[in-house]
Amino acid sequence: MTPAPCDLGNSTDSLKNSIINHLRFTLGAYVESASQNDWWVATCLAVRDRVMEHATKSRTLHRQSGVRRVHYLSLEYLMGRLLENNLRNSGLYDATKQALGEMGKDLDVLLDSEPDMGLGNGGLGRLAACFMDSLSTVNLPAIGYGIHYEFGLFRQEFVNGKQVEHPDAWMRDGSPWKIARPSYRQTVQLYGRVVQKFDDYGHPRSEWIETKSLLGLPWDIPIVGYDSHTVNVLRLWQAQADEDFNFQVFNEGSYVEALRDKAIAETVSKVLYPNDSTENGKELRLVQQYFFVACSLADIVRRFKVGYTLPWSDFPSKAAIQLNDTHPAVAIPELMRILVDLEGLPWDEAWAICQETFSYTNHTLLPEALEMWSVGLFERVLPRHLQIIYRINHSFLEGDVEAKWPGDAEKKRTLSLIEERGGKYVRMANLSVLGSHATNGVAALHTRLLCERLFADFYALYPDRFLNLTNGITFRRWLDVCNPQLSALITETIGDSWKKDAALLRQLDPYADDPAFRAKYAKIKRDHKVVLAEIIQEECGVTVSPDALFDVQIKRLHEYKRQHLNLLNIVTLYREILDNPDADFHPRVFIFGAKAAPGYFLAKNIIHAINSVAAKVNNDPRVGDKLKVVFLPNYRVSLAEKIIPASDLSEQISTAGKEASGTGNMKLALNGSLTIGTLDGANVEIEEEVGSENIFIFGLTVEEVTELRAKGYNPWDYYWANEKLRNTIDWISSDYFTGNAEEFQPLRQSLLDHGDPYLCLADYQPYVDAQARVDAAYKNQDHWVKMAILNTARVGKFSSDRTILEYAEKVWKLPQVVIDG
Ligand code: H2P
Repeated sequence: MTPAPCDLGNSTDSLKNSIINHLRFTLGAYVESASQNDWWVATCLAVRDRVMEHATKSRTLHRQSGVRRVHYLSLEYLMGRLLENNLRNSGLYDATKQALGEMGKDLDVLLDSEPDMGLGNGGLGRLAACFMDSLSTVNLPAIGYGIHYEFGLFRQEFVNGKQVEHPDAWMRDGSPWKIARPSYRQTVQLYGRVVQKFDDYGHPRSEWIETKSLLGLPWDIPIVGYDSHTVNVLRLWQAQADEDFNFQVFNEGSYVEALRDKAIAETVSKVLYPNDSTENGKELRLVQQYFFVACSLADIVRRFKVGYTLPWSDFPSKAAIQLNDTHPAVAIPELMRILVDLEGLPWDEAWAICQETFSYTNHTLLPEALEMWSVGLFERVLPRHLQIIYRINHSFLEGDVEAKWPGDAEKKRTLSLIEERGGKYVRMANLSVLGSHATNGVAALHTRLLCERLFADFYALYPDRFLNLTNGITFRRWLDVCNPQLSALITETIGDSWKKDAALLRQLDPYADDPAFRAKYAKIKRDHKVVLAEIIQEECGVTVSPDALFDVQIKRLHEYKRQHLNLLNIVTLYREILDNPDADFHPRVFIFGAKAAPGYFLAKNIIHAINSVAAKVNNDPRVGDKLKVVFLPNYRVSLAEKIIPASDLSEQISTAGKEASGTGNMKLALNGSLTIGTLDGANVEIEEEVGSENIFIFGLTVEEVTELRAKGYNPWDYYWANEKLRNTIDWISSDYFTGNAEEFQPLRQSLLDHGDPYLCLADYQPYVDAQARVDAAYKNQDHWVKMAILNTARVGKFSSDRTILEYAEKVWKLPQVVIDG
């Protein structure tokens, strides 16, 4: 007889027992003397115990029922902190708070001590985290796969206004959320060469030999959905050496040498590559990609073989695989290798299985962000995969392309998986489109541009493969967890069903005219601003008034996102305040949060410029409280959770056509921060939802940008035509802000001599005008609060539950499987 499991109830007493047991028996600590960290770990483990029950149940039921599962392959997951999210999603928050309270511990303090799990750069990684939450919430059978990076995105510090990077050792002390699964360890091959062998029937088969091997140890992180018993897992692979160390060499006294292979192997999962860094082309990144893809595919194939004795043609009916951008695209030739070389399937059959299994999400139109690997590198690291890619390419160009455009060499050049101009490169985006049955963009405008521009020829060939799936965010973390006060007000007003069906937030619409509701809504916003003001004081040493307008731009630092356009407006305002001290200008605090890739020189110059302007403005007695500029260091998920509820204005000012979607725009609008933005990415759909009277749209449209470029864009024309703009740029690039006129020459050159690639100067005046409209609108607080409420009420479309259900229906064809409590 199986003994009964220990008490895993949800009552306060039961939680108290669990926490104490973990303190004593897992951590060897007494309640009286346990450290803060001990309490945090014990609490996480008490919650994890309850969650694991459901994880095992979910996995078993998914296996037994033989349903199709989706496997989400992503090089990044920006999970942030897990305890509060897990507590709120599982309904254990109140009981745990009370249990800890009765033992003299404050849950909020413990929550704040959790290190962020920052295994991502920005929107792409955070989207993956939101999707994991939604997959569990809406009861879809899913597994996330990624890399167990020892160091997440760097920790950012400012020294004299300049960014300095430090390693982010997020799991130096381990993490109570992850569980090692050594029995599912995988071996991965790399390098070596390919030989052709013949079987007993004289059929050729390729063999990949003389390879180096690497082990992948999986770590599972349970993903708790809101009000659902489905607990899926995020499986992250850690690289290990095949053998611990060379004992022979060690015995001979060469200790360091003996550990060499081990150290080299482990570097594969050591660090996350920051976006846009010059490091991107490095061999290690290709190895990282292949490593996690090969481990994940081997794991998926293992499950297929253990669970069923089905023919390979049934593989896609059991496994859907989503490629989050092109980073995991090497999965396509890897599955071909498994099917053709290892399983002996005919090529065409294997190719059909591949296409049916994979689907691909594109996240960017920026040409420099489209991954390409030099053929030489690819051949050295993955010789067999390159052969497979060549064969796929040949069949494609001589098959479908030749049939549609007979003899058209130019079409073949653009559609080829190999770029031949200026060296030979493998084009991962083309491979992703070709090797999958669905390619989606992440907002309506972005998808349109994919079809009309980036993948126009693919679209002409395979129009049915393209679709739009507008991004979303989880409303649990981005409202319930980060703004529990607003969440409670909404629930008190319309009930709590909105947490599972965000469209119901529309029921708040009429309350925008209700003075009592408005007052409560406004008070919540102000309270958050008070808290953020304290954080600003602590982090930046700047005193700001919670009655000022909090104007927020938080996102990766990139020229296309145009933090420098924001800066141009700030400097313009600074000058206006000095020129016209009595003008009726509502006090404003400009708040930035952003990391620049360590190798991205201009991005770092922009950070330095913003910090230098901030230092002057904040200390200029002539300005006083009217204008403050703060750059909060080390932007990350947990900091975003504090900034977003306190924001009044959301800066979404990318050059039209450059931001695929944006998701920060959704988080801010949900929390009642009005958008000032261009008609780019999902801003377009946000405007459709909230109404053009509740958003500040400005600037060139995609079509206007194209026209302007066709005419020949010259930033100097704008510079000479607009005195304010000219003064602003000249002032920034003078010695006024740092004492050294050389400091911001790179920024000036980019805006003028180098042609202003992101059209800041063209959009400058419309932006300044839109900011003036914001100022005027904010003065009518009553109306502003109304607009904010309408933003909260009308952005239900941007719930990631909606996005995920669309993926499940249109791409993965997945059933929802409800797990009993
Ligand atoms: C990217 C795009 C965003 C998009 C996000 C998720 C790569 O994120 O640029 O427009 O919303 O993916 O699809 P980010 O720039 O934040 O790193």
